[in-house]
Amino acid sequence: MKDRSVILGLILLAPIILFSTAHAGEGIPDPRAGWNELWHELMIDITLIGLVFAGVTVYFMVRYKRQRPDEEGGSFKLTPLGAFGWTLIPAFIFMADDIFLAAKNFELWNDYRNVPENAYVVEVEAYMWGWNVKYPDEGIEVNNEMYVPQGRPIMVRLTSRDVVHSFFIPDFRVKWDALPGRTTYLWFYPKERGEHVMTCTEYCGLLHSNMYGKIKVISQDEFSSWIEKNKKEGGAV
Ligand SMILES: [Cu+2]
Repeated sequence: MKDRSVILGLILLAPIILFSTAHAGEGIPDPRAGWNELWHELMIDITLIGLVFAGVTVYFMVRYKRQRPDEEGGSFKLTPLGAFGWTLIPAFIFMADDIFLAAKNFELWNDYRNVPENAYVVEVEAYMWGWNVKYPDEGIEVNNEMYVPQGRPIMVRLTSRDVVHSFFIPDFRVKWDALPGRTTYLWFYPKERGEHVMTCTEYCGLLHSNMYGKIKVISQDEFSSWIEKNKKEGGAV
């Protein structure tokens, strides 16, 4: 009985132990990396749990198969303690995994909602059907394109001119509603140069599927010259 309590205690403490060791090594968090990590972990866990369940089921099917057509099954006798043990311990093992994943999820959620201090701010106004991208500090406005500097967190302030849209950058694993009369936000961390799709992921009328644009991650230098060039040209595309 004593051994069992110890095992049960360890199982219950497992998520706390794992959680506290998992967050070592700070710096600017990368929501995309955190999202990918949690996704892989979830996939591994549900695959393992699924295999365990499938294995036990197959074993029971073979082991307790009816031997003769007139054979009747009988129940397996367990002591009350045995019944509790066989029910609660497996349940706690799976619960521990659930709690562990939920704890990591909360941690990731905090990363998503806490914008790093040095983030570059871009404003996006959704409309039927496109994205108006503004650089408030520079007085530049472009449509369906967003240039951002590489290696710097980007904060996007979101709003909508008309109906509810949802701003989605699949590659950066970020998505948030753009609402008329309210400002919401998200942030992402473009570490490498490249192009990414931004799109609307909430049906918003006839040309909803036209609401896509490009996010272009360019180097800091390219970004500075892009800013200068557009300032001179008045900025509108
Ligand atoms: Cu939309």
